[in-house]
Amino acid sequence: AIKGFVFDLDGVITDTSVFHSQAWHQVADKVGVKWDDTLADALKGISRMDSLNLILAKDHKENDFTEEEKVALATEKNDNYLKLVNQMTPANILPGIQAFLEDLKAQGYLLSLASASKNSPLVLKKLGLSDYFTKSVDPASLKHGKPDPEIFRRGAEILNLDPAACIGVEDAAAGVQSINGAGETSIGIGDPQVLAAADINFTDTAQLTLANIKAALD
Ligand code: B16
Ligand code: MG
Repeated sequence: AIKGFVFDLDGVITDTSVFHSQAWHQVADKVGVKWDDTLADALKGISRMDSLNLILAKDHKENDFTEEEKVALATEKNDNYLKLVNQMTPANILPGIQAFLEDLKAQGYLLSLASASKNSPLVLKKLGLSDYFTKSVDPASLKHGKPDPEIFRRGAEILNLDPAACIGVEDAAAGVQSINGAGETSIGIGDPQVLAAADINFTDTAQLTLANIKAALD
């Protein structure tokens, strides 16, 4: 039986991906890499440094910068991002999420966060959701990012649960792959074609209810 839920943050609980994109777009302009939606999508769930390397590789610029210059560019992106995050409020919680979290808590499910973002504690605080997520995987402690299963495996471990007793919730293909690899049941939120590997697919967070999940698992 399912006893816990392991949540991704960006794209599931709130739409910080828009802010990540805006912040990276500025850096891409600066280094002369042309920004497009495919690039923005590819960065979802990917760590900060891996994101920078993907952006630079798009126009074969990955060897044009020293490690120090790369760190400076990543820091600049994060400064851009923090300016946007600091304007967030509970109004930035995606539809249905607060009610779903409340329902999960009331029904006694355990919750953890499996976000690649080092800024997730701040984001949760701005949203007023910190109390729901007393257990979070520290992304700085991971050897491998999504799509590696490590982050979702740890998400179950910090709840003292077997992965088979957990449902992972993700919006990114790399994240769904991580959930599946960890041996959890995967829910993909978004385009069913992009998230074809998910056990359950909902196009929108508003569909994320225990009743819909139970119906889908039957
Ligand atoms: P930071 P998630 C991910 O969050 C974002 O989707 C991804 O775009 C970002 O680069 C990554 O966090 C790292 O974020 O720079 O704040 O540490 O989807 O895993 O919640
Ligand atoms: Mg995400």
